[in-house]
Amino acid sequence: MSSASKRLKGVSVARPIYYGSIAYPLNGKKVSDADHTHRWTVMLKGLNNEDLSYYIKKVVFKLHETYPNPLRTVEQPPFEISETGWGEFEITIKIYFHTMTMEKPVQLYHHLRLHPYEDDLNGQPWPKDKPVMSMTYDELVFNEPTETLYQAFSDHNALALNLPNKKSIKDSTTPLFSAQLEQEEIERLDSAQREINIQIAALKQKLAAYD
Ligand code: V91
Repeated sequence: MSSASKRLKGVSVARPIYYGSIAYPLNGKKVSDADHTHRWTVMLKGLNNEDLSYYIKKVVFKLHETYPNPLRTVEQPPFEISETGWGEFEITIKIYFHTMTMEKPVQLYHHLRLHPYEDDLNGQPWPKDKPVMSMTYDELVFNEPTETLYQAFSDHNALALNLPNKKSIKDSTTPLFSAQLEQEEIERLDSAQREINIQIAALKQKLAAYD
C-alpha cells in the first residue's frame, strides 16, 4: 500500500482552530437600499494565525437562504465571508480537506451574533459603535491520519504542539528510567484505578435504582 492511503494506527493529530463572527453596527450609514443594520464577517482561522491552506482545500459558508447565492465558497485564505444584514441566524461552515488527505468534510455551526447580550465587563452599556464578536475555539481531530497527511503536519511543524512543554523536557543527565520514576508511575496507575473503581460503584448504584 502506498503512503498516500496507509493510515497510522493509534495516531491522532489535533489542530487548533477558531470560528465565529464579528459584527459592526452601521448606525444609519447607508450601504444599500435594504434596511440592513450591521456589517459582519464570519470566519474560520487557525490558532496564532496559522495558515490552514496546506490541509484545507476550501470552506463553504451556508448563509440564510434569503441571501443571494447563500452557499459561499472560499478556496483561499482568509476563509471568511463579509455581508450586511439585519438579523441573527445559523451559519453552516463546511470544511473540505485536500483530496490527498482522504478526510471527509467537517461541518461546524455558528450562530451569527449582531447584538450584545449584556453590558460590558465594567457594567457600562455597550457603546453604539462597538463591534460584537462571537468566537468558538475548537480542534480538528484527525484519527489515524494517512502518512501523507501526517507528513504534511510535521512539515508544517504542526506536531510540535503535541510534544511536552519545555518545563517537562528532561536534560541529558535525567535518567529515562529509575526505581523512583517507576514508583511514581505505579502510584499514578493506582490512583487512577481507585478513581475508576469509585466511578464503577457509583454507576452500579445508579443502574440498581432502575432495576
Ligand atoms: C433572522 C437577509 C439580509 C429571525 C428572527 C437575515 C436573513 C435571515 C434572518 C438578513 C432571525 C438578507 C437580505 C436581500 C434582502 C431572529 N438578511 N433571520 N435581505 N433572527 O439579515 O434575523 S436575518 S438579502
